[in-house]
Amino acid sequence: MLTIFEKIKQIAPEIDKMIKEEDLGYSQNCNATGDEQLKLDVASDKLIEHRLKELSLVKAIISEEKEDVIPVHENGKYTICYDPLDGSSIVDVNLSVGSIFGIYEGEPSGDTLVGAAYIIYGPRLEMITAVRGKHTRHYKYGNSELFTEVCDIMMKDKGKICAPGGTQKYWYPEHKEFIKSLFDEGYRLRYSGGMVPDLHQVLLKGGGIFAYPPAEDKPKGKLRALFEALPFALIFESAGGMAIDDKGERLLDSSPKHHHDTIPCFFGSKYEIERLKEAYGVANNG
Ligand code: P6P
Repeated sequence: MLTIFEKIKQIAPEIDKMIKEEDLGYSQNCNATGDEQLKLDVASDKLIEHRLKELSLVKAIISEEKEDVIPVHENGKYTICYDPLDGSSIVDVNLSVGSIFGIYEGEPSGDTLVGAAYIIYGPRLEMITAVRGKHTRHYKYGNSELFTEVCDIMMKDKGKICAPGGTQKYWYPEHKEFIKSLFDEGYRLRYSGGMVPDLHQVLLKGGGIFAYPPAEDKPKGKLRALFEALPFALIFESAGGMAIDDKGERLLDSSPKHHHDTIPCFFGSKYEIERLKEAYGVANNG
């Protein structure tokens, strides 16, 4: 597992350099879910695929940018599901973006997720890792061109930040009321439209909630389970937080049927997640 994290530490500055220097235009292609691909999406995906194939313990890789599973080493132990450059559409306005990795031992699902990591490309290059059963760790890339450990992350039971995803016009009534109740309580709106920086802020600023709910325009949410929601679920639970779906079930108890499935997802401190479960009438689930 640690070998994979070391490989991700090698990938991070290479993609960071791409973001700062490459062309921000669109390629001629679309990805597996029909999103138009930026040249950066294609280039970062290609680089990560190349780097992960260097590891003999990688059995297969699944990318958000590709339809199919890519077999790597027959005797490999892990399947790595990754989003090479999440939020790439906000690079052109110079906002932070990230790469997300889920490390699965066996058929990818909530219960086979054994490790997770993300790289955040912002004013500083940073990385967060989690291994099932251990604390979430925070690393910062330094002048010596190495990542140094900053700290283990532990979230407070109640925070101050609310990151409400999706289009409010299409939210169901119970979600509208829940989000309004948090702002009426004095929560601060913190939302950039980039999953990695938005969740990074909730994680590091002591807690709160990030919500991407089911809605009229997206009844199954927007964020992909295997390479977006589940890795963050392990990271948040390993930092003392919670991560559930709209039925109040732990995301880590879910088993996506197809590797591009999306899932409604809520990440945050205990207080806010329990409040959400009450608002959704699922307080006794999960
Ligand atoms: P919305 C970026 O396109 C992304 O996939 C995530 O990074 C982000 O959390 C979400 O979409 C934002 O979606 O509908 O709130 O703009």
